[in-house]
Amino acid sequence: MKHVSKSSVLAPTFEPFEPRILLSTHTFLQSLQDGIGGVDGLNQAYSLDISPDGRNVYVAAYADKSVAVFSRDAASGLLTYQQVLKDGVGGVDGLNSASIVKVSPDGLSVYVTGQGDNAIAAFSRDTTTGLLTYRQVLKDGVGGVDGLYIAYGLAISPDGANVYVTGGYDNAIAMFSRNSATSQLSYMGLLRNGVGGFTPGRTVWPGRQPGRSECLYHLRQRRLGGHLLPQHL
Ligand SMILES: [Ca+2]
Ligand SMILES: [Ca+2]
Ligand SMILES: [Ca+2]
Repeated sequence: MKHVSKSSVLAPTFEPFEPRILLSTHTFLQSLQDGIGGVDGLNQAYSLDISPDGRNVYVAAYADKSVAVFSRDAASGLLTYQQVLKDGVGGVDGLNSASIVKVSPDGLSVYVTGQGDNAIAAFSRDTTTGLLTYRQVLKDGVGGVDGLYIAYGLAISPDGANVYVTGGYDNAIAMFSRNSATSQLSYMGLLRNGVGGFTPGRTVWPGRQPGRSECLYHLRQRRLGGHLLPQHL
């Protein structure tokens, strides 16, 4: 009987494990918590963005249904709580289950998606103080707007001319043009999964995890008008 050595059965061999000590150069600066020291708008804090001038941090909070404003000391990096705007308070709408917050590239506007409101809320930003003023809400199914059902993902084009939102339960991307002077948005239309030849996420690539689908398209912004067009990769 042919002898099978233990080493051949146990192949392949493994590199010896070399434990490493990771030394962090980060220094703890600060902790801000909802309900402590007058801070509000951080209950289930979901996302944040920093203004292009680095002077403010904005936080969207799911459970507080809010967007909170913090000023930032450029030298120390420390934040100071300034303001919170909440859904249903002072006429503000669109922040129910607030998820993603983004500051426009020109620093003049802040936008927040509200999953519970199926909406995007628009705010103008005071570039001196960083404080926000509520300007507008756009909701799925209201005034012809579509694609915002369970609104989540939010992106602003680098030129600041357009805002795009993913509506999870609409299987869609909603497209908006942006007025930088007023921070208000105008609905342009949507791309919906399976409609008009736009079918991302339908093809299973061979050799990949069963059932895992991948997007065969990427989106490009049309030079005029800001409409997104599906494009084969
Ligand atoms: Ca709170
Ligand atoms: Ca609301
Ligand atoms: Ca819809």
